[in-house]
Amino acid sequence: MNEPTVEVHLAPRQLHENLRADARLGLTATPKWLPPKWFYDAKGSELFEEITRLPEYYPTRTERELLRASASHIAEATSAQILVELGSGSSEKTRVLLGALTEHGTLERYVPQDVSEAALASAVRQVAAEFPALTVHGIVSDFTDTLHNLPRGGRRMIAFLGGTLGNLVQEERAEFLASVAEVLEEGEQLLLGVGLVTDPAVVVPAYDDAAGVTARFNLNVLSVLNDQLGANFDLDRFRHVALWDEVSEWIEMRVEAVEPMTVQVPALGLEVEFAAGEQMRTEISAKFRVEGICKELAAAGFGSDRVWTDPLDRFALILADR
Ligand code: AVJ
Repeated sequence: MNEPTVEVHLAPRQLHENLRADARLGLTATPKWLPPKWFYDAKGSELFEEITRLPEYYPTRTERELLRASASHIAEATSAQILVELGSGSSEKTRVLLGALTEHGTLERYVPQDVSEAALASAVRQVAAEFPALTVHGIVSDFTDTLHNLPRGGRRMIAFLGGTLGNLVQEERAEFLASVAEVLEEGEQLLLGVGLVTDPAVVVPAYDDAAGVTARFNLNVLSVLNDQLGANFDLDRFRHVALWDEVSEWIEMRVEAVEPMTVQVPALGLEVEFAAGEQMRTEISAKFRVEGICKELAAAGFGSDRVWTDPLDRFALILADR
């Protein structure tokens, strides 16, 4: 077995600087907001894994089933030698794909990228143990940074699964997809997993589960600000809100102040006022229509796509050729 390796492209300092900049921007804006990437400290990554096992959270198990059903077709449709996975997290679902690609395909290397070093370190160990013929090399970074330092030395497929594209608003998606298209060479591919627009009676509970795990995940971003910026958010005085925006066709998560308060954020030299009932946006999770996402891919510079959807049309896997 090749020893798996992990490379940190993000100096801890840099991560901290990015958090400071994002927190300053979001906490002083009207309305307040925070980018979702700050959910994922060790605790947040753990809570997300717990979410993926909840009965209400259909995306992960739907995508896993879809990967199982389509992996051999994907393996036939690709001659990728290197699989780069952006936002790989635990790489749990990816193993289905790795199985098919190593069996029928040309795959030699797996390069998972994630912002959470803890999640990545355990993922590379497990994948390397399960697929001894693969070279496994993890990268701790922001995806934009990985795109500019993409591994070379073979035909590549970039996988971006889990519906994470939905965390970006349309302009951010356009920019992101265009830079993916730009770094790929002709004949290389993007494998995208996105949630589809479904009944709000199904989507909303997935983001507001009965056991309250998503609530803890959402409020955890305030703990991240407490730990990293010395803030004094009292998590008991905020509540979790998840709502379906039917115009934008996205789920929006917010934290709501249950009473007026002033929060100190010493690392920013800020005092942040919250009115009773004030809501701060912490995530959008956009759902797509197949036609719409294919248009976005074409506009970004991708050629033909192959699309697989689950029997209930809740999730799509799209293999887009560069
Ligand atoms: C991992 C970003 C795709 O948006 O569904 C889960 C994160 N947020 N529950 C999603 C999440 C609330 C998840 N992504």
